[in-house]
Amino acid sequence: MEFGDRKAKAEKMFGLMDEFLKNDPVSLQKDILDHVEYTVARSRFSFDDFEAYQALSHSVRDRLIERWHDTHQYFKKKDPKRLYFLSLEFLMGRSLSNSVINLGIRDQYADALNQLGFDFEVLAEQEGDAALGNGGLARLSACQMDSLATLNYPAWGYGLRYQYGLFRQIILDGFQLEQPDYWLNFGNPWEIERVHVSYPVKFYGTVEDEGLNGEKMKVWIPGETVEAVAYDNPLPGYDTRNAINLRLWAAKPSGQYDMESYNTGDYISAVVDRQKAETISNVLYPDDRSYQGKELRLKQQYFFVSASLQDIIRRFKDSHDNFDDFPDKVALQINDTHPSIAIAEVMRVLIDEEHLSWNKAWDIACKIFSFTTHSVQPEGLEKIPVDLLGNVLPRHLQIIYDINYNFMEELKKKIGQDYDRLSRMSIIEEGGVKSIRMANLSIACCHTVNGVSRVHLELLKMRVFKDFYELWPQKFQYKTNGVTQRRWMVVSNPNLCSLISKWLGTESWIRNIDLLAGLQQYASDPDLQYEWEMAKKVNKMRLAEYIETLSGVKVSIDAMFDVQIKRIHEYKRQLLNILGIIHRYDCIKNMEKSDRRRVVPRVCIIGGKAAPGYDIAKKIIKLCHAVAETINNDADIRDLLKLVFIPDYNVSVAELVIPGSDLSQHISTAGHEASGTGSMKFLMNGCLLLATYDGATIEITEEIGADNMFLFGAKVNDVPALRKKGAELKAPLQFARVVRMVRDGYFGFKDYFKSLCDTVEDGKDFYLLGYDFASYLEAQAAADRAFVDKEKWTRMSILSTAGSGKFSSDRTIEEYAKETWGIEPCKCPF
Ligand code: T68
Repeated sequence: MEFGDRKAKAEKMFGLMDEFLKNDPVSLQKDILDHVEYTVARSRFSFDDFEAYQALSHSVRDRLIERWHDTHQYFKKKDPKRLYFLSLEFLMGRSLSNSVINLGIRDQYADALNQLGFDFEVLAEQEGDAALGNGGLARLSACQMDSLATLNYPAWGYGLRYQYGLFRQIILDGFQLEQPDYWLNFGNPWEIERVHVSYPVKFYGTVEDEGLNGEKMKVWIPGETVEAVAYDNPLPGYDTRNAINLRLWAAKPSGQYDMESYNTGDYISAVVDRQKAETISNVLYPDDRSYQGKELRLKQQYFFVSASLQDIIRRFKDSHDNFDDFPDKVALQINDTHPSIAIAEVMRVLIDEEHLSWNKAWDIACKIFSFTTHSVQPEGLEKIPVDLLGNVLPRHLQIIYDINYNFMEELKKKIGQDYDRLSRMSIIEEGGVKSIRMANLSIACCHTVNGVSRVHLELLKMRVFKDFYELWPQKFQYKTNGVTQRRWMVVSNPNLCSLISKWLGTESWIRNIDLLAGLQQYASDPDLQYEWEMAKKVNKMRLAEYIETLSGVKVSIDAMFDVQIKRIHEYKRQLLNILGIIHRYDCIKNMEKSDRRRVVPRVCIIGGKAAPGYDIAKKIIKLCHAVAETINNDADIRDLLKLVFIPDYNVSVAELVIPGSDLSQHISTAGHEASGTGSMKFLMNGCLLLATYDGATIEITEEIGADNMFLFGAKVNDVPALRKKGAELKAPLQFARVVRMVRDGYFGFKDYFKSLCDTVEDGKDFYLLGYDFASYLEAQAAADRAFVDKEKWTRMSILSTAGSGKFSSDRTIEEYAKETWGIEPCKCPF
């Protein structure tokens, strides 16, 4: 098309679209009904709640897309340094409520729907969770995306579009069963398929030497090509026009046919083989502990990294002729080691495809990459067997060997021939299965290595990456995690939010959370206290209804709702919680009837998924059910104690449970939780914390004061010495007694629980449940005492919310932007 024609066409189109979609009730209603008819293809006179939800979402999405387009046009015009956030997992949860709140059109939609005879909340309940991640790491990525959009940073998220998200947890006779989460079954209105944005990703094959203009070149001749197709998920910021993009890749068979098999007539096998390509993005690995060196996992990692880098480099090359400015325009964040093959891929592309020298390419790689680690255990660090990597990505293995060779030479110059240390720091681990240490590769290249809380950084410096810290102390930083108050307060706890805005006289805290500190001055005000308690009561009623529908257990909202919801792990010590509950039950049983009046009634709520192959974690779930069965059906106990397990814990369940809880438990063995983010969500919602001195809890204590929490247990620095004591470290009698009850079959399933009880026997109690038990019970007793003093409890609750400002992901992202990525806000004008 001639330039003149194009211009005329563009002008005509702008003429048709020169204003934005309107948000008055009639326009919204018309849009929703149009989507019922034209998108969902139902008659506007007959559609159900789910169809109404679909139409509603499409109408919201239209408004979102307008801002998203504008934001990208604006970024393109300004060409700022961009952040690319690479993560194999994003736990986004639901999108509808969050989108209308961030877009500032929640009330308008609620009114418009009301007039049509629909309730916004009811329709919002129709949405399923996008659960493309396991736990804390994945939800953190989602919170950080919300803050990046809200703070107007020019950022992109990149990940994988799994067909099956994290498994659904079904409980059958108290045992966890896993069912596939085929979340795309009914379509996903929040994504936009970009068939024209696709890249070939190559695997296997051989590497050959070739001469090019007298220079030796390595040429990778791949054995398989898979197409990566982009699915874009626009994410709106709050109180801004900016909306950023989360681009997730799906695998599709490549257009490059294997002509041979077609021509030899084996048509069916050829089609089936091509179809296998799609398996790469099929399923999320449900294990958040260990790495098993699986081929499919490596292919997932490389698949999304390769597609993302092709996309990033294409965007850069649109406006640059060479790579000199690449580090000034691009920051690449590696979320844990899962995307760290990106380092070798950048080297490969720059050297083999863009023909830069090794040194120039390495210089660029070292400037663009930063890395955040989320783990504490050295044995939890990811390793990829050399044979596997050499087979799937032969050229990358060569590059990693070369990186390691240079690194070892540099290191020898600095530390001499200390072979023990050299072998500890090497990217290649020799031994039984020769492997690539992905964390060592990441540290060797990245300009910054971040921990996720202050104590986590200390552990990295002193234990996990000690050798590296001594070599490059300047690389090591920490950014204490945070969560977004938009989802964890505004979406999930509207009662509390309107109360807070009323008392602060502004809604600005939603954007500037430090303003919450203004609540401190009213913490003892009887009017605020009354309103605060009422808001909690409403949330507890909602939770109580949910519990009754799920489990048939009726709970009293006058009881203390005591909650532990998170992945099931030995180190997170759900077992300590259950043993504490058994102790409470045993005490009540053995009490004089007249003394029972003094017992503070509790509803203990536990929820979380166990990795499918994690046997002990699954036994913990079964024990919880067995104990619940006994307690909840004991006529002696009645409302004094109830135990409920909430099945299929996920983001939207958390949104319901957190606002309705009084007390929450974060009781990992000190030194095992890198940060923990659940605690921050509870804190913002005015739930008191019963916690160990671990991860971010230490910093929470500094913000709100130890008086406003229930702290207990060994401290990080005590743990190694305690472990050394082994069997000398005798657990208290009460502990031995409750473990014995389980062993002796008081709750049934005696043989099944034996191995679980063995894990906490004297001498084998690695997570120190026995050692911490007495102080745990004291902390629980202190919580009971505080709960009956309503004025005190409510003051502590208000002070928890008031002191939670530091734990907003807005603060975390500002720190990353300034100290790690070097990016500036780029705010799209309204
Ligand atoms: C969590 N890590 C930390 N890992 O345990 C938690 N791992 O302390 C921290 O608050 C959170 O990260 C955010 O920083 C994880 O969630 C995983 O999910 C995971 C997944 C795959 C493999 C290994």
